[in-house]
Formats: sequence, C-alpha cells, structure tokens
Amino acid sequence: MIPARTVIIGLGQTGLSCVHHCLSRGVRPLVMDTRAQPPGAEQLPEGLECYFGGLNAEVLCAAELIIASPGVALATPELQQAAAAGVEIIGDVELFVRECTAPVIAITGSNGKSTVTTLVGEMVAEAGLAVGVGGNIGTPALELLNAPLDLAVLELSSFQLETTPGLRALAATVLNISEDHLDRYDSLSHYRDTKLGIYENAGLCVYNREDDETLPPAGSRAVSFGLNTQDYSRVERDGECWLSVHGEPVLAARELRIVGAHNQLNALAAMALADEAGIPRAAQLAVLRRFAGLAHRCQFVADKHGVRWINDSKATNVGATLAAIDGVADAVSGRLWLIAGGQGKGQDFAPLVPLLHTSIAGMACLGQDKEQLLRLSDNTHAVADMAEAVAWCAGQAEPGDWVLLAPACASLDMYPNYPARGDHFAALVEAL
Ligand code: N21
Repeated sequence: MIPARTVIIGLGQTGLSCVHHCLSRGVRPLVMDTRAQPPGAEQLPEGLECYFGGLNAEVLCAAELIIASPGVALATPELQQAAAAGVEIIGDVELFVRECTAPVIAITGSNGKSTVTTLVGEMVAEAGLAVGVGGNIGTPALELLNAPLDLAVLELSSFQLETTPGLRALAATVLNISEDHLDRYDSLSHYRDTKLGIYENAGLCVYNREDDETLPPAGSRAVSFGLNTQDYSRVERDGECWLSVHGEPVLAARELRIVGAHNQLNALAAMALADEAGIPRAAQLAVLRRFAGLAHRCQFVADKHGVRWINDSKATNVGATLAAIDGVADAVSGRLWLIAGGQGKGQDFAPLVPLLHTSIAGMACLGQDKEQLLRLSDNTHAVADMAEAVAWCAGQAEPGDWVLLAPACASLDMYPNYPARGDHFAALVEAL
C-alpha cells in the first residue's frame, strides 16, 4: 500500500517512473525537485502538485512516505528533518522489490556492474526466460513491473542500496570496491558498507576472492570468483588459460571478446549468478562468446592515420581507468596517450602515478579537477576542453600509438552525463 501523502523527490526518468507507479496504484503524489526546471517536468501528467527549485521541509515532514531520488543525498537537511519527524524514506527500487514476485539478481560494485548485469540478463534471455534488466542502467526498476517476468536482473548503485531495505535477492554480488563518490560519503568504509547492504537477506552472496572489501558477513551462504580460487576461477590446460567452475574448465579465456583480467572476473561473476538462477551452462557460454562490450566501455572509435582511438568515457573513477589501461595494455604496440579529468569526487589520483611513469606516454587533463591530475607527473598537459584534448593527442601520437579516453572522473562539470562526453569525443575523433 502506498499512502495518500506520498512525496517523490527528484524527477527525470526515475522520478517519472515513480509518478506513474503511484498513479497506477491510485495515489496522486506530490513531486519535489531541488532544480528549478527538472528534466522530465514537461512529461508530468496535468494537475499534480509540484515544488521545484528547492526542498520544502514543512511539506516533507507532513508526508507519510518520501520516495527519494538517488541523485539527492539522504544527509540533505530537509530529508534529515523529515526522517527525524518519523517519515519513512525509501527509493524507487524499494517500491519495485515490494511488488516484484519474480526472483531478483542484484549487482553492485565500483566497476563492472553494467557489464555483469548485461551479461546475466542476456544469459537468462538466452535460456528462454522472460527477463527484466534495469535499475541503475537502462530501464528504471519500476518499469519492469509492466510485463510478466521470470527473473529480474538489477544493477544497483550505492545510492539506491541506501534506500532499499526490503531487497531479498536470489543472488547478490559486490564485484569490487575502489574509491568513488567520496563527495557523497564521508569515508571509503561508509561507501563500502552501503554497497555490502546488497548481501542482506540474499539467498547467495557472490564475492570477489581478491578483494577483501567485497566479503559478505560471516554465516552468509556464499561463493567466490577470482583469478586464483577454487570456485569460479581460471585454470591452465595445454598451456592455455580457461575460465573454470570448481576446477572444471568451461571456456578458453581467448574466446571472450571483452579483454583484460577484470573482464575475466566479470565473466566469472556472471556465471556464478546465472548458475544460482538455474541457467544452463550452454546458454551462459553462448553469451560469453558473443558479447562485445558496452557502448562507452573501452569502445573502439576509429583508426586515424595509424593511431587507434578508444572511448572509455564510462571510466568515471580511478579504478575503471586502471582497468581500462590494463585491458588494452596487451594490444598496444606503440605508445599510449590518455585523456582524463572532470569531477574527481574526492578521489585520490595517486594510483595513476606508476602508470604515468611506465605505460602512459602522456596525459591530456581537462575539467574541474584537472589541477590534481596535472600535479601527478611531468608528462601531463593541460587542455581547455575535449576538442583541445583530442587535438593535442593527435599531435603527439604516431602511427601504432593508441589514444584512450578514460577520464577517472564524472563528466557532469562539462556534459549532461558520460555518454554525452563519449559521443563528443567520438565525433571529434571522426572529424580528424
Ligand atoms: O555521467 C557521469 O559522468 C557521472 C555519473 C558518477 O559519478 O558515477 N553518476 O553520481 C547517476 C544517476 C548518479 C547518481 C544518481 C543518478 C540517478 C539522478 C537523479 C536525480 C541524478 C541526479 C539527480 C539530481 S534530483 C533533485 N535535484 C555519476 C537534483 C537531482 O539535482 S552517479 O552515480 O531533486 O539519476
């Protein structure tokens, strides 16, 4: 039951999905957004009460239920006041899990969650089941309620997990933990603990054997993946590396089209989750053999005069940038040029330093926090924007070299989101 006095905070695609859900359950919600002209406002049905351009504490404290956007921190004073007044605050995913009758596979982590979510979704579909894929990628969770489902596969951000106490996943994973969103969390451990919330009441916890931060609580039913473990792992057969399950080789690693050790881990995690959902191995392997990767995720853009340009705009944190560089390292014959910068979100960029001294020939730095990147080493170069970054790299690179956009930062200082940043980069490269 959704109470009559329900307030939705934060519009956009997710906020609109909450509005439609409430209306379909006979409740006319009030809509609030800190932005004066929130995206999606023009799509609101006529006659709904709206407060835009700030949060109204008085209205919030008088509500029976607040559905808060992942874009608004629970630490916001007006929300804290409402919480203190006893108002229940949940997110859109909580509304979803309260009504979803199908089992849920839940995926979080600092990096790889979209890749694993997509892989598992395709595996379930390949097995002939009706699957809904969404959450933090693609379709808002609530829109998955519109069709009958055998299984839901959800990518969940830490912000969504904060407001989803009712999650009871069939299987849940924290793929890895590295620094991110320290503008919204006071410490890495706070960020990690929020992510580990995905394991609460999960039927199976799938964790990363090589990342202690992903360990589920003692007593959990759990299985691990890793490059050197006994569960979902790798073995060598006839001098070749195979993905293996309980010591049994199932797929030669070279059959994967997505490259790098981190993508082998992503594939192993996907198999572990799909196994728990009863998906036949053959369906899993068919997907692993054909999946070529997501847009803006180490995506090949063009070869221009012998220089190869790669778009990894989705690298919005340092961990993703490290994985991208590691992933392309084997293929790069010449030198590697990096384009990075944007909103650093309080991250420590120091893990990039060893690479700037070895595999990275030079780094073009742009955006709000470029000064932090410029300081890291001598081979950094300040640019005003993406056009200058592409021009500088084009001037430096020689045939055989690679240029990688993997910014280690959010794009929101310069773009609406990371896909817009990646599209702009690709257009500039195509025009070379
Ligand atoms: O795209 C990028 O370059 C960076 C994305 C990040 O750093 O990872 N994303 O912080 C993404 C989507 C994130 C957080 C939340 C959401 C959900 C939003 C809903 C509302 C996003 C922002 C808002 C803003 S609501 C309101 N006032 C970057 C606002 C709101 O300003 S992320 O993990 O009332 O979608």
